[in-house]
Amino acid sequence: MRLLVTGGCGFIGANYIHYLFETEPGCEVVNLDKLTYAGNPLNLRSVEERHGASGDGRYRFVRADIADARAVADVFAEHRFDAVVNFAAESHVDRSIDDPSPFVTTNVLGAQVLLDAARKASVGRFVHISTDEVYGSLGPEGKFTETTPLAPNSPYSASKAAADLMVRAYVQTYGMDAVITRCSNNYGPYQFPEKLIPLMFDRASAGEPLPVYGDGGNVRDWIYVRDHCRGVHLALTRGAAGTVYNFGGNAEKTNLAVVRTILAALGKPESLITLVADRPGHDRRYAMDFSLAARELGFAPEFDFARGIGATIEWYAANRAWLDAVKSGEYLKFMEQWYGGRA
Ligand code: NAD
Ligand code: TDX
Repeated sequence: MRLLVTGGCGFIGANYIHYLFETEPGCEVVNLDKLTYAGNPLNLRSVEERHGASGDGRYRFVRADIADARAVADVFAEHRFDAVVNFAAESHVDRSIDDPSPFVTTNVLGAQVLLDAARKASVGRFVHISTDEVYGSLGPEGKFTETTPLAPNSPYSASKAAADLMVRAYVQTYGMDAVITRCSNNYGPYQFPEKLIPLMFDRASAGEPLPVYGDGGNVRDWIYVRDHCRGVHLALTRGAAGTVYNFGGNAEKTNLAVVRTILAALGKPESLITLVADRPGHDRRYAMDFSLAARELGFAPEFDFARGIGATIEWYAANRAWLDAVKSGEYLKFMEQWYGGRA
């Protein structure tokens, strides 16, 4: 299996490439990544060593922008891919509130450029990684299904919904074989410390205040990243063309509950929790009905929240140097600007 994986130096993409080399004998992977602030080639150091040019040659990294049609065409001219898995995106809701424009360029135009290149190269399958956020916000009851109307509330989720519609258009118009996966909140190794769980781990470890938005009662359905990777691979290998598959973790938690779990694991006091001004347009609750993926793909999450958060906290504690290294100048600048104005 010869794959083009985009955004492979980010959180989920890196976990997926590790998963591929562990579970898919003989696979070959080209990882196309722009290396934004969120992309870190160190996330794939062991893959590079074993499978890069000085290893068995099954892994190749290309630094490029998915929205750069010429660079993307060059990659497709050099390789024949069986499939494309598109993880590349601007992924942080708060950054999209600060400045929506890179979200449109990468998430919408980038997806269209990739779709076009894959179509022209007659690639067998295109897997587009999307999110539960395209469905908007739930009240206290019910779950999102694949037929829930799209109602995105942030510039991030609007850009993801736009890309999903572009994928749909390529299926309907050109008969392309594409599949969309929509997943709930991921957590686990290599997640950038702007997202709730690694951010709170980092701050709690240092005994710093933990900025929880609003009343802390917003609910997310947490899935351990390894389970999401398995879901993506099932969608790639067994999914039906033109289908959308939801994935979730069956683990609905309020943000306060998540933060308290992290504090308890680190033996830190709950007095570190600081309620700050709410995120504008903050979705109240997400929950995923993934019965279609269960039925058609045999998907079920293997990690419950207690096991997943335990493994995650252990990983961050053992990889303190990774955490410190990714907090670069650009990271510090955004954090100061965003949180400086909130507390
Ligand atoms: P991330 O921000 O950790 O990583 C994104 C990666 O994409 C980085 O390596 C970055 O360098 C790369 N990238 C960004 N712009 C690019 C461009 N123009 N060209 C090429 N590469 C580019 O994101 P993540 O959390 O790993 O999310 C991956 C995908 O999964 C995204 O599409 C996101 O919308 C989706 N998703 C994420 C979650 C979650 O909880 N993190 C949940 C559901 C869906
Ligand atoms: O400092 C914070 N304080 C806080 O209360 C941060 C960063 C977050 N939060 C809250 C906002 C959300 O209710 O925690 C919850 C989770 O926030 P994020 O980690 O920013 O994730 P979310 O906005 O839910 O989006 C994530 O899941 C869906 C990913 O970032 C998206 O890429 C994915 O599509």
